[in-house]
Formats: sequence, structure tokens, C-alpha cells
Amino acid sequence: MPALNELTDMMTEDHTDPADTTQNAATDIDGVTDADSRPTHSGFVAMIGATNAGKSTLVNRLVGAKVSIVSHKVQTTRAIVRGIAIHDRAQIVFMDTPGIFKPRRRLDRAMVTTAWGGAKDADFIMLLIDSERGLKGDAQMILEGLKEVHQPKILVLNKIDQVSREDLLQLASAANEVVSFERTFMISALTGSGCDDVMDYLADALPEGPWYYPEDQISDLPMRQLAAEITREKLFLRLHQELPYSSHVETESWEEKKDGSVRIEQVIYVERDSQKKIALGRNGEAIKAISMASRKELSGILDQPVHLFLFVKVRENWGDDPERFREMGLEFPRG
Ligand SMILES: Nc1nc2c(ncn2[C@@H]2O[C@H](COP(=O)(O)OP(=O)(O)OP(=O)(O)O)[C@@H](O)[C@H]2O)c(=O)[nH]1
Ligand SMILES: [Mg+2]
Repeated sequence: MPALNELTDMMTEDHTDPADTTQNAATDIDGVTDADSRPTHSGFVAMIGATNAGKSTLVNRLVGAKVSIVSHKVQTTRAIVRGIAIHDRAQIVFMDTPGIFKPRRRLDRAMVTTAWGGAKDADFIMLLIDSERGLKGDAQMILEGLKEVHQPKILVLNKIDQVSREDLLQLASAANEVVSFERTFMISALTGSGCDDVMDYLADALPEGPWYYPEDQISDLPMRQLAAEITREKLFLRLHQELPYSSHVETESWEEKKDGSVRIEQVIYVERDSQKKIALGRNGEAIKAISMASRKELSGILDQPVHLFLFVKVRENWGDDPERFREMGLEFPRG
């Protein structure tokens, strides 16, 4: 366990090392710059934590683009999304996982199993804790579960913009008493504070080896699926109570037009007729607002005009339908 003064050192603000500007290029006698001859590193880092800890926000921050949707509500992420970042000579594949919590529904169980499964597949585990919540709620349970996981682990305390230094130090020591972490970082995924230190550490700590993905790939999510996720995000932001949890979005068609625009049709599945009414809203206000927000973001991501058509359909018990789980990239839990 790191000593408390080491933890205090880790709390210093972001710093960059101005001396190290030549690390990507080796210069020969003639002053000609050769390609870097140092070995490449690569590996998978599973981001796990309680729901709402900020995992998806951090993955997007580290990748430098939106690959995973974010909302202030719990249980936003449902399946593993891989976000790919390059830092120095390393390609770091972050596995954003659904938050771990005490599952009730079948979908909950699939999400939690997926999250732990993601941890088992990774080279490194990053436990993200919302510093404001500390070890209250599910974080303590996850720490206990991590004792059984054998890969190297790092602790990342997030949302430091919201808490005092003293609380952070206490939290860091309490968590390190349960699990022996290689390192502890204190960051804000929202502001970016401390994130460079995490990247420097991982780039060095991941095993040497060739990169897994082409250099310009930032996610493994097909565009159709990302588009469905973007709409689901807007739905999470706009609708409340059980509705976000009872709904699910699929992209049904994707048609590139001659004029350079794209026509996308998506279906929002809900479980009951009463939910359909809420999803549509009075005079279709809710669906219009969701559609507008999603279309705007999609045309930004795709860099082309988007015509988005949303349909709301009732599909009773979609939460017990294996086909829907497959569509979401989740294992269907039997029984
Ligand atoms: N103040 C503050 N808020 C943050 C920070 N990081 C994330 N958040 C907020 O925390 C909320 C949850 O963020 P997500 O990234 O969706 O959290 P998650 O861990 O992926 O949640 P699930 O997918 O539901 O498990 C959002 O409202 C974020 O804006 C941070 O560093 N500081
Ligand atoms: Mg998430």
C-alpha cells in the first residue's frame, strides 16, 4: 500500500515534462529523423466501477472522442464498448463496462456479468470510484470482488473537482487497505485533471507487443450501433423514472443518399402502451426533442447531414428476449 505522503504527491496538479520533447524521434548523425525504434506496447484495460462513477466520461476523455454514451442517470452503459487510444508508443484499448450494482432484472444480471467478464479478459484493471460517494453503496462490494481478480490493478479516484483533499486521502487509504493497487490516481474525467498521468503510466505498464487495431480506429462499435446509442443517450437525458430502463433503441435502416446526406431509421422499443405515450409526449414533443438532439449530434459525428426517423414500438418483455440481448452485445442469462 502506498504511504500517505506518496498519495499526497499524486495529488499535485497536471504536469507535463518540457524536457522530454524528443522521445518519439531518434536523430542519426546526419540529423535525419528515423522512425522510433523503441518497441510498441499494447493491451486491454478494463474500466470497472459502480454505476455513475464516470467510466464512460473517462473513456471518452482518454480516447479524445465520444465512443460511449454518458448521462447523469445510473446504468447508462449496457454492454462493453472498446475505446482505443494511442499514447506515446502504446495502443491502449479501454473497455468501458456497465456499472456494477446489485442486479434485479434479467438485463441487470447480464450487465453485471458482462462487467466482471470484461475485467477477466483485460491486461489491466482500472477501478474507478466516484470520490464524492466514496465506498458507500456498491464500491465496497466491488473492492471485495476485486480480491478474486488477479490482473494488476490501479485505483482511480474520479470527480476530484467535487471533494476535499482530506477526503481523497482517506478514501485512497481505505481502498488500498482492501486491495493492493499498483498505483492510485486522482483525477477529474470532466475537467481532464490528472488524466495525462494515467495515460503515461499505462503506456509504460502495458506489455510490449504489436497494436491490436489500425492506428486511426477509435472504437469497435459499428456506426449503426453508435447511432442507436446516441439516441438512447438523448432518451436517458429527456425521459425519467422507469422509462429509460424499460426502453432500448435499434437502428433499422441506414441509407446513404446521392446528395451526401444519410437517412437513418431507428426504433425505440418500450414495454407497455402507457410508456409509448410518454416516449411520444404530448403532441409528439418528447420524441421530437429526442430526435432533434440525436440528429444534431449524429451529423456532427458523421460530418454529413442526417435525416433521422424515430419510431416508438411496444414490445412486451423485450427484457426477457434473447434476441434483444444479442443485439446489445450481451450474453442472455438463463433462468
Ligand atoms: N463533477 C464531475 N462529474 C463527473 C466527472 N466524471 C463524470 N461525471 C458525471 O458523472 C455522471 C455519470 O457519468 P458516466 O460517465 O455516465 O458514468 P458511468 O460510470 O459510465 O455510469 P454507468 O454507465 O451508468 O455505469 C455524468 O453526469 C458525468 O457528467 C467528474 O470528474 N466530475
Ligand atoms: Mg457508462
